[in-house]
Amino acid sequence: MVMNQVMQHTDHSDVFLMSKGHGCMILYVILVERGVLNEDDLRDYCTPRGRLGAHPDFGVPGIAASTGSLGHGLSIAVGQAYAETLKQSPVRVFCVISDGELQEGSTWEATMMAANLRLPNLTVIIDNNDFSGLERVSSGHPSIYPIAEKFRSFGWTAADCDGHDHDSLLTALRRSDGVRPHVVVARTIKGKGVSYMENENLWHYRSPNKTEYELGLRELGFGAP
Ligand SMILES: Cc1ncc(C[n+]2csc(CCOP(=O)(O)OP(=O)(O)O)c2C)c(N)n1
Repeated sequence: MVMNQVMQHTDHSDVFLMSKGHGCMILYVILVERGVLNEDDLRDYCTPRGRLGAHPDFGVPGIAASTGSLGHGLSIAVGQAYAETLKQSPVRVFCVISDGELQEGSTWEATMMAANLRLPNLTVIIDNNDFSGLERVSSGHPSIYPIAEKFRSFGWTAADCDGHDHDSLLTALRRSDGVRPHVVVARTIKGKGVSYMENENLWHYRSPNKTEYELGLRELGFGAP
C-alpha cells in the first residue's frame, strides 16, 4: 500500500527488488493483486509445476532479480540504479534488505558504491527486526548500530521509522533529498500480529499446524480459512 504511493507504475515502471528473498510470499501476493501474476501461480507455489519458488526467480513476471542468497540484492540494486542514471531514465529502484544482510561485507561494498555514484534514484528499506537466523543481529554485530548513522557516514540520507505504521513509513520514504541514495531503517517485530509468533525466532523455520494456523488467521483478522 505504501509502496503504491511512492512507486511509479504509469509512464514508466520503477523497479522493486526483494533482496531478503525469503520474504517473497508477500511480493507474490502483491503481484497477483496488481495482475502481474495470477491466482493459479499462488496455488502452484513451491510445486514442481509452479513458477513461484521459496525464493524469487528472475524471469518470473515482476521479479527484478533472483535473490535469497542473502547479501547480494543491494549490489544488484546499485547496478540497476546506476544503469538507469546512465540512460538518463526517470526509473527509480527500491530495494528491501534485512538487517541480517548488514552482516554481509558485500552489502557495505554496495553501500559505499552507491554513495560514490551519488545515486539519487536508489531507496533502500531495511527490515530491522533484530533477528537473523538463530541469533539477534544486535548480539552478533552490535557495531552496526545506530544503522541510520552508519549510512549517513557513507554519504546517504537516512530516516528511521516504525515499519508497521504506514504513515511513519511513508514519511521516512519521502525524506530522500533527491540527490543521494536514501535508506529507511524500518523497526519491525518479527511475526507481528500473531501472538505466539512475535519475536519467536522458531517461526523463521517452523510451519504452523492446523490449530496454530487457524489461530494465526483469526488474530490477523482473517477469520477461519
Ligand atoms: C548467504 C546466505 N546465508 C544463509 C542463508 C540462510 N538464511 C535464510 S534466512 C536467514 C536469516 C534470516 O534473517 P534476516 O536475513 O535478518 O531476515 P528476517 O529476520 O527479516 O527474516 C538465513 C541465515 C541464506 N539464505 N543466504
